[in-house]
Amino acid sequence: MIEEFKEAVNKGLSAKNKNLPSKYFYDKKGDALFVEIMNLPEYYLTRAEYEIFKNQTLKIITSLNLKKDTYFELIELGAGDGTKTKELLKLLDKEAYDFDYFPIDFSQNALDNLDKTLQTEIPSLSVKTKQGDYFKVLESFKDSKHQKVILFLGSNIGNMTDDIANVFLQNLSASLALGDQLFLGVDLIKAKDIVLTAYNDSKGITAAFNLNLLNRINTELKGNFAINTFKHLPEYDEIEGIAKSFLVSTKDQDVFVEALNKSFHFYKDEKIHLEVSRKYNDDIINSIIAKTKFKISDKLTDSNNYFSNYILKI
Ligand code: AVJ
Repeated sequence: MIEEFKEAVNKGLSAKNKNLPSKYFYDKKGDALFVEIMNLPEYYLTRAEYEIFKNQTLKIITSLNLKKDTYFELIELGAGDGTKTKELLKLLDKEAYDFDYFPIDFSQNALDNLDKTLQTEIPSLSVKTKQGDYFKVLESFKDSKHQKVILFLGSNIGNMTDDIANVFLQNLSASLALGDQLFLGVDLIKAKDIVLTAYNDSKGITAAFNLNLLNRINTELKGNFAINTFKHLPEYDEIEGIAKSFLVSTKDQDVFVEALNKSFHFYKDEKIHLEVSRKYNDDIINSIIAKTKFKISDKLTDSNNYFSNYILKI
């Protein structure tokens, strides 16, 4: 893991257009900052998707065409704290649907906490946590002949470029069978001011979230980034529907990273690209599933038209 991080930092900071992958945001501090982000008034995504789970729970069940007498496996990729999913789980449990819930996450800590809260809040629910990489864990379902519903929420797919999302969905659909479904949560293309505010909150939590990656380089790779000489800069292309986050060097400077035994030069105003947060519409969803076995079968949207959950069927 540390070797992989080292490699990524070396490659990203040596590139002509400097970049650092957003997947490295999520250390302990980064996880905590992301929880704070989800609670920010400006970060509408979490509340919009929660509203769908809270107000359209029955509609989720009917559009997934779930039947009480047919066992299914409900598998969640990157389950986190499960706040939204709980609304669905409670109703499925109350109505005595026959299923097991498999939350998958990288973080064993997140899974342990989720397992504990579910045991107290929905004691009769069958929870089978699985720690690890999505595809490795999905491999372990290969021999199961049961109907599967995969949840991939929170517009997490938005961190992938469309090409990568397409390959991801090809791999996912290849590991599924006829009748299986993907319940995919995505942020929708919308006005610039709303999106930019969500990624540039007034308390500076999102800025701290991005800058934390430089902190990680300092502590884990013995770097000497002067954190206060970099500024958080979000951009949003309204036509394309793509938000990007950058850190900008406020001065001409060199940064030494001891683990790489290497210096990196930053010009004044030079940018490091950290994150892509793609926003979607039907056309973009259709284009990322074009080379997969998935077809759009239904879609649920919140009352503000900010966020959609697509039901993709094989
Ligand atoms: C967790 C990838 C959905 O891109 O909106 C939040 C991460 N970055 N604020 C997003 C994030 C800055 C988030 N996702």
